[in-house]
Amino acid sequence: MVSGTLVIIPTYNERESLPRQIAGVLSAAPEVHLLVVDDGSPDGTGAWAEQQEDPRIHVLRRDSKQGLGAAYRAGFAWGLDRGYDLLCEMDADGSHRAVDLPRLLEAAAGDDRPALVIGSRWVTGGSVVNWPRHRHVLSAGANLYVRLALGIGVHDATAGFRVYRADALRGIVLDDVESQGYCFQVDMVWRVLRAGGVVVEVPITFVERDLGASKMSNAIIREALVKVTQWGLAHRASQVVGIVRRR
Ligand SMILES: Nc1nc2c(ncn2[C@@H]2O[C@H](COP(=O)(O)OP(=O)(O)O)[C@@H](O)[C@H]2O)c(=O)[nH]1
Ligand SMILES: [Mg+2]
Repeated sequence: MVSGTLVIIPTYNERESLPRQIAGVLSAAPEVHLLVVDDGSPDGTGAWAEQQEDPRIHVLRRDSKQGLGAAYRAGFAWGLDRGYDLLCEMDADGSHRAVDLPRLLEAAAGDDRPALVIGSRWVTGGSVVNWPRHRHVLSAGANLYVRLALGIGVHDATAGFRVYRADALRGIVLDDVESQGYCFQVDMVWRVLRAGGVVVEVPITFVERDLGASKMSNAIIREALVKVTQWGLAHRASQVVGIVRRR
């Protein structure tokens, strides 16, 4: 059994970005371990990661692209099996700055023992650099919709720069989390909150990638919209049932 921190980096065709991101993380937080979860990237990302001799770098290679949710489920299971205390999510493309990681880890170790710390773009002090206008509108709009539909106070529920406490993840049946794409992030926030976990948001500066290409797609947006709407309606329906029963 090991204790400590595992930073999970999902990759699909990130051969150009990944070396820089790994070097940044290990320089900002030399005590962490890294797990690259590669979905058979045709550009050789997984093969490159496996060639690294640093014992802090681990690799989980999967045959085909199965979406961000599936990659994180596999990464969490790998990390929980090996006894890490904190499990982080981080993108490969440099959007999540390694220099912000120590502040997230500090917040995770805070007195209120948050289940989840989110590196947030949409709280005071948070920002986004180099995003085209349509990405701004999409992210801000999606987060507003999530807050209203689910009635939660989290400002950046779609964010992918996070730290989970292992015990909080153990309280969630990961195999039940069906969300495939980026909707996985909202799904996990919603599950943590419903389990009574504390969620803390730490402001970060998100920098749009300068290498490689985004994997965001219309299918990913559609999945999130449909699922969040379903969860919101189910939640409201259960509230109404609760009110009627109390009468
Ligand atoms: N393993 C795996 N990683 C993925 C998949 N889709 C996206 N990623 C990774 O998730 C991170 C965020 O994706 P990105 O395309 O940058 O999304 P964006 O920042 O919203 O445009 C990057 O490290 C991607 O390589 C997938 O299907 N499988
Ligand atoms: Mg990105």
